[in-house]
Amino acid sequence: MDGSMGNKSGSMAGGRVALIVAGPVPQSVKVTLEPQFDLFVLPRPDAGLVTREMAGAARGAAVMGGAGAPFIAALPRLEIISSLGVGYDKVDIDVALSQNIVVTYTPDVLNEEVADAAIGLLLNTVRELPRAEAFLREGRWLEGAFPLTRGTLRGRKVGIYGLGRIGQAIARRLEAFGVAISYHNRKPVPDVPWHWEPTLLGLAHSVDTLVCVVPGGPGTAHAVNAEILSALGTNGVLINIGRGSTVDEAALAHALRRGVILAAGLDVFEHEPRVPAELLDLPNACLLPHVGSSTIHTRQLMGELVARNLVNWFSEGRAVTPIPECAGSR
Ligand code: NAP
Ligand code: 8YV
Repeated sequence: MDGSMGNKSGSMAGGRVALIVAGPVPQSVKVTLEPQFDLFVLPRPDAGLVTREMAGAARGAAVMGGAGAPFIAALPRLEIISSLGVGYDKVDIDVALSQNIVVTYTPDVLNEEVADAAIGLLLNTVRELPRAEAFLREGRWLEGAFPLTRGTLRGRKVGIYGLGRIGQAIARRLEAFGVAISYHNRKPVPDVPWHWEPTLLGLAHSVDTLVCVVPGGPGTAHAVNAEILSALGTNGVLINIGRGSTVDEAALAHALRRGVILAAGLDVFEHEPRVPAELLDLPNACLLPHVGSSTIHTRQLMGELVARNLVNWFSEGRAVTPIPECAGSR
């Protein structure tokens, strides 16, 4: 039903609000919205797919995969963009704010799921568990034991770059592993037991394992560069579960190839789903296809929040989880 009314039983004449649902949002979002709204379903938030009918009718959008300036401009009646995910770096906030459009996101409901994935990625990276499984499946165990790994969590000092909602859930899990924990944010977090480093470089010098879980965008773009990687040292491990844009991938590939650091585990990539060949070729890079929140359980909760924001907006004129830039605006 791409590009067409998802529910023809209601009509604009009947006073029903029309919404765009763009991208692979969970099916439950459409199921929740269909009884109350007229839905135009698009495979992705792409201005080129917006018809004149959609442009004239849509007052809200549920999106997965962002909302760029052309998409927003193509929908002149838009009041609200309800984005699936806690990161909203692919929504053009400046354009949305300039047009008085409220943007909402899905914080908190995914914290524990993403933190679980971060710990899994850390263990896979340090202990080379995916390689050990491949070794078994290839029948190589019959020829001898899997080699001992250089990497271990024992004695590690972990620095968290971005001790926010998810970063704190990661830190709580790491406590159980008996590793030292510190972090860098722009400002210290009150009432947490972990040591704050005022700069990312200072953090990198003081730890051997860096877990990145900061938002994307200009404030963090390529913040993890050759200097940061070198500061981690030859036993260094980089984990990125935030946004790919935070890491200079060319510098990382170089550091992994040359033994500047030991290993890296990445769930996110700057130009995903494209992954640089130079990373794919490296045995000491553990690579995942952005699966931090990818369970039916958690995507369902995220979807419910996407739908509730739209329902509340059009019934009460108030969003449930506006992004901080929009909080209190309407
Ligand atoms: P959050 O609660 O807003 O936490 C972000 C933290 O980063 C804050 O503590 C913030 O502290 C810090 N930060 C922001 N900009 C910074 C900068 N320029 N320098 C240093 N620290 C900075 O967000 P969250 O809910 O934990 O989510 C974090 C990010 O994870 C999301 O934005 C998203 O991109 C990513 N994510 C990825 C997945 C996945 O599937 N891989 C899933 C969910 C989320 P200060 O403001 O004090 O600096
Ligand atoms: C989702 C995420 O995969 O919440 C985020 O910021 O990165 C993930 O939970 C993504 O946002 C879905 O669009």
